[in-house]
Amino acid sequence: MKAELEQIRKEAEQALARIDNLQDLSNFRVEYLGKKGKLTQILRGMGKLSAEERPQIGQLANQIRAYLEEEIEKKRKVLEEEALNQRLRDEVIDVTMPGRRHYRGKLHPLNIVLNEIKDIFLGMGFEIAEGPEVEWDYYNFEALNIPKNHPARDTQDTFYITENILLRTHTSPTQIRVMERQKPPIKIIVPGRVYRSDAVDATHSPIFHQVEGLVIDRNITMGDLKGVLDVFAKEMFGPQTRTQFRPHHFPFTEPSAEMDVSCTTCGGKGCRVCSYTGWIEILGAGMVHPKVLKHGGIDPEKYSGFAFGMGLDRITNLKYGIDDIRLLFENDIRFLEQF
Ligand code: 2NL
Repeated sequence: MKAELEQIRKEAEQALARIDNLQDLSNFRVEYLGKKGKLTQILRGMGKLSAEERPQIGQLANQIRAYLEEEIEKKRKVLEEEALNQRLRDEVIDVTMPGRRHYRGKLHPLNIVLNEIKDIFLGMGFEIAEGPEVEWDYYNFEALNIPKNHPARDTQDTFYITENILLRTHTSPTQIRVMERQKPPIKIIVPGRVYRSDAVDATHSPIFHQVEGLVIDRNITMGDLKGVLDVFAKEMFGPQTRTQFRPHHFPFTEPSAEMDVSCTTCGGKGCRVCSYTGWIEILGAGMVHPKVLKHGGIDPEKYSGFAFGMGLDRITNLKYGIDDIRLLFENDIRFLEQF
C-alpha cells in the first residue's frame, strides 16, 4: 500500500507539472483529492491494514494529501497571475490615443433663415403660432373666402385625404384657428410646411415652406402693413434695401399687394438675378378681407388687420444664391455642409 501511495504521488506530481490552466487544475484536485479521488480510494482500503501499519500509512497518506494541497495552491497562484497578466495585456487601453472625431451636424439652411425671420418678428412683438399640416377643407379654403369652384382651388391643388380633409396649401388655416380662440390684439407669424400638387422642377416642389403673418387690432391700416414689412426687408437683406408695393389680388385680403425688394445682387441696377428689373418679389400681403375676419369670429366693424405670406424656400434660395429648390430637399451632405 505504501508503494501504491508513492506511485500516486509520483503520478500526481507529473500530472501537475503538465497542467497549464485553472480548469485542468480544478479537475486534477477532484481526480486525486475529491470524494471519489485516487488518494481517498486508497484511504478507504485502510481498514484491512494491521494495527501497526495503519498509523504509518495514514501518516504517509496525510503527508501526500498535504503536499498535493500545497502544490495545487502554489500552481493556482501561478496560473491566476498568468491569467491576470494575459488579461491586462489583452485589454490594454492606450489613454493617449486620440478620440474618434465626431461629425458635428448643423442647421439646415431653411432653419437658419427661418430663425432669422423669427428673430426679426419677435423683435417687433410678434408671437409664433403653429398648427396641423393635415387640415379641414373648411380652414384651408372656405374660411379664407375660397369657396368650392373658386379658381384659386385650381392653382392650389393639393393632396386630399378625404373629401373634407387635405394637406394644407398655406399656413393661413392656422391663423383662422388663432382668431377663433384669441381676441385681438393678435400679432403672430405662422411658419410651417405646406403642400401643393405640383410637378417637381427647379422652382417647384410639392412640399415647401411658408411664413405667414397676421396683425389684428383696432385701427390697423395699410400704413402698418407697409411699415412692418419695410422693417422686415431691411433687417433681412440689409439697411440699403428699398421696398415697393404693387397692387395684386388674393381672395383673403382686400386690398392686396405684392412686395418687391431692391435686388439683393445688383442693388437695383439690373442683373440676371432680377431679370434686369432691379426688383425681386418676396411676398404677398393685404388687409384681411372682412369675410375672413367674420369666419375667425372677429367683428370687422370693430377690428381690422393685415396679413402677409412668403415662401421660405424662395427667400432662402435668394439669400444664399441657390438656383434649384430641389437642393433644399435632397439632403445631400455635400450641399448641407456649405452652410
Ligand atoms: C404669398 C401670399 C399671402 C396671406 C397670405 C392671409 C391669412 C389670413 C387672412 C388673410 Cl388668415 N391673409 N394670408 C395674405 C396675403 C398674401 O401670401 O404669395 N405667399 C407665399
